Amino acid sequence: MSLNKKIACPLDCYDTCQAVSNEGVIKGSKENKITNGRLCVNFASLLKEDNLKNAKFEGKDISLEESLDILEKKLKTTPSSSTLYYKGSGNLGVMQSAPKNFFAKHGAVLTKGSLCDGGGGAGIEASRGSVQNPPIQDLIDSDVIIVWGRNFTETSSHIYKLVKDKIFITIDPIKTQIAKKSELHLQLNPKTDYELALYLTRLAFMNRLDDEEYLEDNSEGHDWFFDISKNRPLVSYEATTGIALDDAYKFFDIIENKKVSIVLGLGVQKYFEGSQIMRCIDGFAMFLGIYKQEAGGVWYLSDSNYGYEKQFEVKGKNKKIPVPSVDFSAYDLVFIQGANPVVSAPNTQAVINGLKNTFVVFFGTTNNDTCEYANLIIPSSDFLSKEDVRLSYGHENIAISEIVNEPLKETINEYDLAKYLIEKFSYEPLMQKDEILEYYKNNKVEYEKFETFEFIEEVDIEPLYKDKTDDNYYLITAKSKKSLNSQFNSDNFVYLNSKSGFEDNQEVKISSKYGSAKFKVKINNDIKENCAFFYAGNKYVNYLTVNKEDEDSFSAMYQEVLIQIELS
Ligand SMILES: Nc1nc2c(c(=O)[nH]1)N[C@H]1C(S)=C(S)[C@@H](COP(=O)(O)OP(=O)(O)OC[C@H]3O[C@@H](n4cnc5c(=O)[nH]c(N)nc54)[C@H](O)[C@@H]3O)O[C@H]1N2
Ligand SMILES: Nc1nc2c(c(=O)[nH]1)N[C@H]1C(S)=C(S)[C@@H](COP(=O)(O)OP(=O)(O)OC[C@H]3O[C@@H](n4cnc5c(=O)[nH]c(N)nc54)[C@H](O)[C@@H]3O)O[C@H]1N2
Ligand code: SF4
Ligand SMILES: [Mo]
Repeated sequence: MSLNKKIACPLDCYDTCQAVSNEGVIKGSKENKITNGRLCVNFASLLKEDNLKNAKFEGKDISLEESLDILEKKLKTTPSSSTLYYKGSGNLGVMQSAPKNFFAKHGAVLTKGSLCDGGGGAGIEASRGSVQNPPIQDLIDSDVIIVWGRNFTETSSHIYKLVKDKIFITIDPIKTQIAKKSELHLQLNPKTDYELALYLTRLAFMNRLDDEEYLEDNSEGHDWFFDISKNRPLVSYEATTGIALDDAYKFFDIIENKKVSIVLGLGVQKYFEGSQIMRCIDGFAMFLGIYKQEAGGVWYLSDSNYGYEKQFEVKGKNKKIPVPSVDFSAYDLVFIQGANPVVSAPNTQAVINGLKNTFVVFFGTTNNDTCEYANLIIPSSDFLSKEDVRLSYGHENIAISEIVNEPLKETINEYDLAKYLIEKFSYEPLMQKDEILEYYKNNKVEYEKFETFEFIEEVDIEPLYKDKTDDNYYLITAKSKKSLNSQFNSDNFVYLNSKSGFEDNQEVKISSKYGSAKFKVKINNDIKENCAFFYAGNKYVNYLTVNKEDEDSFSAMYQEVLIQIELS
């Protein structure tokens, strides 16, 4: 039995918890300031997961050895230019990148962009040079926290607990848990965050809250940014954002003379111009002087690899295609690792059509929805039997995984699969596992504030409200407490405000320009009247979303859509 073995939670989540196992009992680490002795319901579900125990070929059980043989033959008989490597975020350990090293050396096609935070990240990078979060202590030391497009209590419950007694302001079309705890909830219309940021910038200027000297010394283009904000009268901003001037003033009353933080989430940037929207919000933060304070700051999904040398990187010339618009049928061989595109990728029908028309290898831990379309399934060893390190996009700490259980005999981990393939193809060997793990354990990346903040020079955003009528709705998806994207519990309801006229348990057909699907209604008045809400991981919601990339970062834009609802 193992004593005091470390386990990193591998799930895609801001908190990056550290667990410890003692004689088979797994608990949250008490020494880890963020985990603070607690794990969450998703971690409990992960421990109970019914993992794949053996390989399968065309639906029949085969041995692991046979599956690796089939994979090798298939790779050898398929041109590498017709082989696609597609990796999801089912496990965020650094060792997950080992197979990519093989596929890069093999000359396979890789993906670029993201299904997650890409647009917002591109915006922050354009203004500040990199996407790094300040140390978490700066959040703890702030007085007021503005939660902007983030489901703070649910998607980063441990970080929230560190600051739960602060004063909150929430900016979200949904009355989330954190909105209910907030001193002020600005329940804006979806995709109007850039307008709200400009509206608030204008008010900040009118109240002389900007520090001209600081802006002169540390940024470029703040006059220009202010001019953009002045282009429209306040009443026009009120009308489109749905935020009354009184509430906007309340915002300034609450933050006056306080140390302020902004905690940003995915919600603001699930649109075609996600990057521009983010730059407007970040510009407002700069204008307000948030970056000049001792404590406080702006948090988003930090680039967790920032400052590290990528240990599995291959400087190859692989072709890279945008991940949201991938057409699986354009390849003869598709290798899917740690992902469930049938539920999580945009435009489910296109994903299924693509998968049906190619040879699919699925390498993962569970029998998920994508397995139905896989010709070959290779079971990955579970997280308790893999050595790994997890970097965090929510804070600066890493988490470490030691081997707690022996891996199941018929499973293989990511590093070993990569090593096996590299040997079979006589490519240059991988670095030793220990060397890679030690590198991450021994290198800590320090936070560096930007040198010069570059304000956005021109805002060119097509609002969704232009095409909004009384008969259609904005589509909103957000994460659920009880699931991790498509893993664990799936909730397939559409949530609507009672003013929609629909009733609980009615069956409806929902359509968009891109597809349609059936849902059952749940009435919930936390949802804004003009919105239809679905949890991420809903098996049908992505039938409605568009499989094109945003304007700047090759990333998905799940909410760039309006939908119609009718009784079915
Ligand atoms: N329990 C749990 N935790 C998770 C996950 C999970 O599935 N379950 N997933 C993890 C992953 S992969 C990620 S990327 C993170 C994401 O976590 P978050 O950043 O919290 O992202 P979401 O939950 O997608 O959406 C956040 C909020 O944006 C709001 N929103 C939607 N549209 C708009 C808009 O136009 N403007 C504004 N201001 N708000 C809007 C939604 O109502 C929602 O409350 O969470 C991680 N943590
Ligand atoms: N409409 C809508 N769609 C969304 C979102 C949204 O907000 N709205 N959110 C998006 C976001 S933020 C994200 S990050 C993506 C997530 O999308 P994906 O990255 O596709 O994640 P999941 O759907 O959770 O699928 C993860 C799979 O990884 C596998 N897995 C788990 N652990 C391991 C392991 O150790 N090794 C291997 N090889 N496999 C493993 C499991 O089989 C699991 O089914 O979804 C996106 N999809
Ligand atoms: S809060 Fe996040 S990191 Fe922590 S145990 Fe739960 S899923 Fe894992
Ligand atoms: Mo994500």
